[in-house]
Amino acid sequence: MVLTGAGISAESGVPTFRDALTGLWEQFDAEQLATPDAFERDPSLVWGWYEWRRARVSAVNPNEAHRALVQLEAARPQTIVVTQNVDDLHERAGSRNVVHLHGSLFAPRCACCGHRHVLDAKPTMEPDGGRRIEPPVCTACGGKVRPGVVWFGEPLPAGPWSEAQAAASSCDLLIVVGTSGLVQPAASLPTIARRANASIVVIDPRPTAIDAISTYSLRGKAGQLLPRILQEALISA
Ligand code: BV8
Ligand code: ZN
Repeated sequence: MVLTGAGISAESGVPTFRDALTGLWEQFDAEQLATPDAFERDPSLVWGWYEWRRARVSAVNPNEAHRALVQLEAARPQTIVVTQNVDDLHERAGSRNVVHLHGSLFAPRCACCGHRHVLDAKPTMEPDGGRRIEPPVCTACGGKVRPGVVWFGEPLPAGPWSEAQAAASSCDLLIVVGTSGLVQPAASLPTIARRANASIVVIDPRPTAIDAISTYSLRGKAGQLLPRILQEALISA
């Protein structure tokens, strides 16, 4: 099992959640914007932020770390990638077994009836743009369309969450890449794996909250370390 966070997309040029926000949103913390009441209070500010992030993700590519996980899946088909990220870089790299705990930038839905809203392929904003955009109107009920992500204070989707818990309690190796391990309940997955006697390898240039229970904590960038350790592991296996 692999648990990934914003850090695995950092070398693709996608800022992590801990990076300061810029432009129109610089006076906010991501944690203030990624909430239901921020959207309630200022829907065009929040919808603009997510469209800007979607434009940015659409303008970059998966990196060496994403590709290393595709090779891991090819060599070990039972590999499951559980991600906290809302970008589509794992899928675009070729990973097939990806579980999104916090939703996706590419799956907006109606805040009223839940109808899945089809976004026009072309993002509504330039990557270096950054402005308010009125959220679209639901074609089924006329309600307001919202980003298809899990906001702070919202429960995780039941399916992905139980799939992630099942994987954590049955894996023999958990690789944790690019997550500060601060956001719950995702950050409790390593503890579940530990209880199931899995080995835990953390990859992060900085200390993380998972280090305390890791078997190994490798200090470095995902794009550099992940290809190397998987190369060694898969060759020697
Ligand atoms: C829930 C989608 C309950 C949105 C996200 C007190 C008050 C209020 C709430 C709480 C509280 N205490 C706990 C909570 C619960 C809260 C929470 O955990 N808060 C934290 C801040 C304390 N959790 C929730 O609210 C969750 N829901 O609890 O619901 C409930 C239950 C039932 C019924 C009703 C309600 C929902 C949490 C999900 C929030 N949504 N994302 C969006 O993206 O806009 S979370 C968001 O933040 C990301 O998805 C990500 O998961 C998280 C940021 O974490 P990371 O991914 O780790 O990113 P971060 O920037 O932190 O770290 C990056 C790491 O990468 C760093 O370590 C860095 O060193 C490393 N790195 C950098 N470069 C590289 C690298 N690593 C490798 N290579 C590199 N090159
Ligand atoms: Zn609707």
